[in-house]
Amino acid sequence: MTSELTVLGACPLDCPDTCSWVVTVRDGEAVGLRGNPGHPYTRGALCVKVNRYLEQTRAADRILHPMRRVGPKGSGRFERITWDEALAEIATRLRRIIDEYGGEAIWPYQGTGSLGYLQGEEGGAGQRLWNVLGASRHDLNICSKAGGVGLRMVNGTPAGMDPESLALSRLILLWGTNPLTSGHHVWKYVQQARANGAYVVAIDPVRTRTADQADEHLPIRPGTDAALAFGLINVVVSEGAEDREFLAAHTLGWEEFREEVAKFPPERVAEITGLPEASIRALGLRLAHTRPTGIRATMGVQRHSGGGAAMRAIACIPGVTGDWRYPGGGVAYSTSGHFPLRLDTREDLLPHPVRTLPMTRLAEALEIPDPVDGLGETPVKCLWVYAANPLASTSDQNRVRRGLAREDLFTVVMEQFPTDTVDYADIVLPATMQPEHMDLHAGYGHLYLLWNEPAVPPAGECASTTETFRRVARAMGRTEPSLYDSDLELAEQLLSVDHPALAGITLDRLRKEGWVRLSVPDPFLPFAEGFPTPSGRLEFASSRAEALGLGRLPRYVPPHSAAEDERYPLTLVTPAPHEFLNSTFGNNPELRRRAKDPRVLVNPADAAARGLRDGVRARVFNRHGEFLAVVEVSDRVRPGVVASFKGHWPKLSPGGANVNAVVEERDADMGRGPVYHDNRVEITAAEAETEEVA
Ligand SMILES: Nc1nc2c(c(=O)[nH]1)N[C@H]1C(S)=C(S)[C@@H](COP(=O)(O)OP(=O)(O)OC[C@H]3O[C@@H](n4cnc5c(=O)[nH]c(N)nc54)[C@H](O)[C@@H]3O)O[C@H]1N2
Ligand SMILES: Nc1nc2c(c(=O)[nH]1)N[C@H]1C(S)=C(S)[C@@H](COP(=O)(O)OP(=O)(O)OC[C@H]3O[C@@H](n4cnc5c(=O)[nH]c(N)nc54)[C@H](O)[C@@H]3O)O[C@H]1N2
Ligand code: SF4
Ligand SMILES: [Mo]
Repeated sequence: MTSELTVLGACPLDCPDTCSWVVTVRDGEAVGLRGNPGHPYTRGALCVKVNRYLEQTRAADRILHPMRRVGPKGSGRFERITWDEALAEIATRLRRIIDEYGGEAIWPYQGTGSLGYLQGEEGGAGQRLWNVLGASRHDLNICSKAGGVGLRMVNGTPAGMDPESLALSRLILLWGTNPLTSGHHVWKYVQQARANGAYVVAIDPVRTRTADQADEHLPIRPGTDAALAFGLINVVVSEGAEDREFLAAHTLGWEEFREEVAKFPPERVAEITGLPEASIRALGLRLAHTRPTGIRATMGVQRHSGGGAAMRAIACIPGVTGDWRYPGGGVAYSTSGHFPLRLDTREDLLPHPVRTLPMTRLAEALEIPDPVDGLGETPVKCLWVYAANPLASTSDQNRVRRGLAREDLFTVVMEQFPTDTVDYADIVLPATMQPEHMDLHAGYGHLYLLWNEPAVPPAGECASTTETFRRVARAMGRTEPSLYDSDLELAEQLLSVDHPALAGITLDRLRKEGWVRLSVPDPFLPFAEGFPTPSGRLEFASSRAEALGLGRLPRYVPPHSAAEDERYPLTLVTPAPHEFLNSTFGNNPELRRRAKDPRVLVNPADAAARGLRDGVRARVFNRHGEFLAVVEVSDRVRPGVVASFKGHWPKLSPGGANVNAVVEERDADMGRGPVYHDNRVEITAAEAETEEVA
């Protein structure tokens, strides 16, 4: 007799939508996965990537047991070993490193492969053990930190509008965001608004599939968004349409800020942004007279030298228009900050204060004897990678590769698949996938908590993140009881925060219902009770920002790409691909087939100037490295800008490198964020060059 049941879970990937999903299990095997029709945000649909998630769990290249490297670093040659052997070797190596260099020589390098509170980055998986060992602290600043800091300076938090309330907006600005690729579930709210007459504008140097669907597309010059924000506010003020009541009651520093804004009339903004003055003026007028205006600004805006300043400037807009008063008004960046869940990572267990290593500075930190500037002299001797694929996803790929090749570096990688990073591991530990472990999730694009109940047992000898760290703690002979808390105990601890947003939300209820909306009003006005800034107001002028050297007032920080460089005259942006999620799925045959070989979009004028024909393979290069891509001659990019998408696995790409070979390891203005969309390159036909050489 066959048995069939359905199990509720959640998509663990780094995507704002955190979908609710349903796994069908027949005779103990997961045979079906679909979006939960009962979840208001998911409404039954997953996405082109995660539709293949079950197929991935059974993929032939899945890592199913611990392995020890037998070939040279980078060769990807391993032998199978037992968990006991792996743990014994890890314990010996870690003890030796701690004795010789101190715990800080260990870098727990956690990525965004899972956003779970138990198995992923949200809850600080493994942090208690790292504290016991006195390991360096890891700053997971690779994704959204620069913009988050920018928003914090104005609103006191990166969290803002609930994207669902975009349904109520009358004007929607999709600013540096490509939701039809990077989180499509928000689109139904945009459509709902449109059905009620809303006007939708996409602000993006690339005419994306989202821009195609908008009423208007403003192809802004990359990294100049702060100037556009000031220009729009300038028009609002010249119309006398600023919300004086809101300004007086809820903001700080308007008089000073207003003088700054006066320096950005539309004609100057047109020069900086490369947009027609008339378009800036027209959008300024719409903004002046349309309430509520909802701004969906996500990560594209802030992957620049001035990325923090750009988000800070955008955050000022609803302060001037008073849009925070209305459902459907405000800025929606991330909702993470609305979830009050906190795990006690037991900072009291730290034997001594430790340094923090930023995720964005891996290449530099792996260069001995000079680790990240100003952060101490201890070299990194153990790199412990989990839920990350730095060789594909972090900046300055060639330098990262050299660092990972260091013979004296002990590298442990917890993984599901044989990534480029795995090829450099000394020990590989097999990791479970989402239907095989328990987790608790929140969205960063909505207000729901979700529970992921395990549907099937772990594949092969795979272990979850929490279980792996329990095993390592035991192998290291650590007796601290909190290192051994079970997943359910950890979930209970996470939820046991006394906060009104968690009222009525218990673990039992979550496990039964699969998802629960935070206990906040619907529609949700995030700052109805004031702003969580030092003054309790929206701060145009910020003494905190001033103390941090970020300027008392918002400002425009020009992009790196604004500096003329004749050798590398093109600005490269490297946004989200439709078929992969960062480098996750980069090995899936069907998604690779759909994504085709890496491509680079080149404007017809730039292509003509270089004799680049459509379909030709080209070298995209600068002084840091190069990658190969097929040229797509297209007016989807503005002249001077080229676009290529992240996520291809280097070893599966022609030439063995991806876009990050030309991304510089350089800090954005805030939070040491990365600058993925702010690099200069040149392009030549790879084939022509081969001929020359021959
Ligand atoms: N399919 C898919 N979905 C994903 C991901 C993925 O890899 N694939 N990644 C996930 C993750 S980790 C994240 S953080 C998000 C990222 O997704 P998004 O938040 O959408 O961010 P990006 O894709 O980096 O950039 C969005 C848009 O900003 C544009 N842009 C670049 N520079 C500028 C600029 O200076 N100004 C303006 N106005 N626009 C600019 C880019 O051309 C791009 O179209 O998506 C998540 N969802
Ligand atoms: N050029 C360029 N580069 C970028 C970006 C860009 O816009 N342009 N975007 C950046 C952004 S937004 C981000 S967030 C980063 C992401 O960079 P990373 O955090 O390195 O994410 P991924 O490349 O997706 O690699 C995640 C890995 O985790 C594994 N994994 C998934 N779940 C689990 C799990 O539960 N346990 C374990 N042990 N492993 C798991 C997956 O198999 C995958 O190999 O990339 C950044 N890189
Ligand atoms: S990647 Fe995003 S859209 Fe796709 S299933 Fe996961 S949460 Fe949903
Ligand atoms: Mo991200």
